Amino acid sequence: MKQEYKSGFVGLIGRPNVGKSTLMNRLIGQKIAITSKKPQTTRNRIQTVYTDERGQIIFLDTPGIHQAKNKLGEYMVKVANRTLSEVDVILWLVEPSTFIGAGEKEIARQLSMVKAPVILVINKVDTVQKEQVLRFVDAYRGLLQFAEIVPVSALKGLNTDTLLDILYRYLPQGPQYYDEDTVTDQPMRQIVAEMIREKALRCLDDEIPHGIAVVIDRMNERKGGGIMDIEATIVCERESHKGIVIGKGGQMLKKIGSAARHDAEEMLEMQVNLKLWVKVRKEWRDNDLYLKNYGYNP
Ligand code: GDP
Ligand code: K
Ligand code: MG
Repeated sequence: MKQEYKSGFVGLIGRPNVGKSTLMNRLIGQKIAITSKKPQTTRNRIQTVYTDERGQIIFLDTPGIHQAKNKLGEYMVKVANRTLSEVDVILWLVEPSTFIGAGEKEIARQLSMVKAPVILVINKVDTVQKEQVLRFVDAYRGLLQFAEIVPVSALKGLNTDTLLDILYRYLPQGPQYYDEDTVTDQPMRQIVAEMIREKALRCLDDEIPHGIAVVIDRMNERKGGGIMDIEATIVCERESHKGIVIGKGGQMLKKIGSAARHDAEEMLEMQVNLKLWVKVRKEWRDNDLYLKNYGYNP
């Protein structure tokens, strides 16, 4: 007998930096969501698709739930909360720790009002002793009625196949929403913009990256094919930041550009000619019009 085809939506939630984007990339086997050591790397909801013979899983990576400090922050929290009410299963990622802070308690409170089953994923178990993992499971157990508790390492791919097996158990019977080659609903331009933002996040010091947005001004494949011409602008909040993003003799901008070009060439499977510009838009994170222009649609 043929097994029933399953499909559905899985929301990834958790505090900034617990590894939501890393886990999603790992599960779908491709790098779509950008990751970095800095909190609040992910701003929009990113949807990716995993397909195998059992069915199709659509993952929604959300910006972490956090205290909003500006309109961009409020937007990010709203996106995360909206996701909770729309999914079939929730994956809540946490750090391997016995300390349960106010942030976790707040997430638990919000999740207690949601109908979907919640699977607690204790991520980064590669950083702790194997014997300790049970203690973390015990510490979290009382916090909420979990469907499952699964320790994984998104970075090393430990136990992530098991997590997929478990997800299929909780997904309903359903249609194939996307064709089997689809890995994301993100437009190419947006992925390229995110790649550039990721390199900026990784190359620059802490203070500046949170105030950065990236806009693709132009993206065209040359006639005859084989080369993609891309022009993009890095938007920052201050003149002084602009100087740092460009760097001495343009060194920093060159570094960001060549790293981003490398990733873009890999994804697009063609040569990329990338031109980067930098401009200043004061307070853009608190300006509705700029937020909209940079892709953060309220
Ligand atoms: P997000 O903010 O929840 O989306 O977190 P990211 O996916 O951007 O990851 C934040 C940081 O944690 C990055 O530096 C990742 O490389 C790191 N990270 C994610 N998963 C793991 C893991 O399983 N083990 C270890 N050691 N680091 C991880
Ligand atoms: K991050
Ligand atoms: Mg993320």
